[in-house]
Amino acid sequence: MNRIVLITGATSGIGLACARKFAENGDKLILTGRNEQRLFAICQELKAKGVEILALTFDVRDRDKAKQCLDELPKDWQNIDVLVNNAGLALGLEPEYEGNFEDWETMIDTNIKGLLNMTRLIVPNMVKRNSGHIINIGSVAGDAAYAGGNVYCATKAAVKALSDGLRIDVADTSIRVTNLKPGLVETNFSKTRFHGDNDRAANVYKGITPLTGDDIADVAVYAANAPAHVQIAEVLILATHQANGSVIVRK
Ligand code: NDP
Ligand code: 8X3
Repeated sequence: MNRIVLITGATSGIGLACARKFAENGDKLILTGRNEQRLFAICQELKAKGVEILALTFDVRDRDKAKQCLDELPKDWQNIDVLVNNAGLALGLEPEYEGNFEDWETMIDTNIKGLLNMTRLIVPNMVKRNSGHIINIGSVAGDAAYAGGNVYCATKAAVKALSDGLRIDVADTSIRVTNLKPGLVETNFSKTRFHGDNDRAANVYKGITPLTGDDIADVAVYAANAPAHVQIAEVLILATHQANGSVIVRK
């Protein structure tokens, strides 16, 4: 396709799977993340396959650094065609009245304000060119709260509202906005949520075949490749034995 696709949080899970799938699709990639070494290794892997690729190291919460990195892109890399707002995380599963203030700040700053930072920095150039696609990684968690999900669910409900709002704001342009809402995907997500308690994380995926990052990346590439007049506005992607955020049948 030879578009320029920028993916946030490309060092792991869904973001990494998107990097590999968009690369297979023939797109040029700008991979962003916090872990420079991981980014470097992924770039080496994809460069060896002939992919044109750049890496930018920044935290999506750091608006100034993100702006500086984007401003410094070489001229022929500045017209980003697809923005995949993927960087995000859940921290904790405590009742709302026992939640950790710091975890709340991190989730809100990353999942909401980080996504907004990237949107605000990249979409104006899309509007100027009357062309582009924003793919936000929301979640089934944004459809309805589940036990202990409180703040994380709220951030993903915000991703839905921000996707819907942006879609309205660019409706007079050729820009498309997609909100992908995965259910259980086995990545580092639960290890992060449980602060490195790997046994507790593994239990999340016990007795069910969870989705993989590739399953979500396939839908992202499908949405990006849809004909120009087709806007895949929202997709809920669940494992077969998951019905919603709360109903998971384990065998
Ligand atoms: P992973 O933990 O495997 O990947 C998360 C990625 O986001 C990592 O690359 C991580 O980088 C990056 N990231 C986190 N915080 C920041 C930050 N402040 N700045 C830049 N990058 C950051 O989890 P997933 O792949 O599962 O998560 C990706 C997205 O998918 C998230 O938005 C998540 O909410 C969403 N999602 C996940 C589901 C699941 O079940 N796994 C289901 C529904 C949605 P680092 O390694 O530096 O932390
Ligand atoms: C990640 C999916 O159900 O663990 O957003 O919140 S869930």
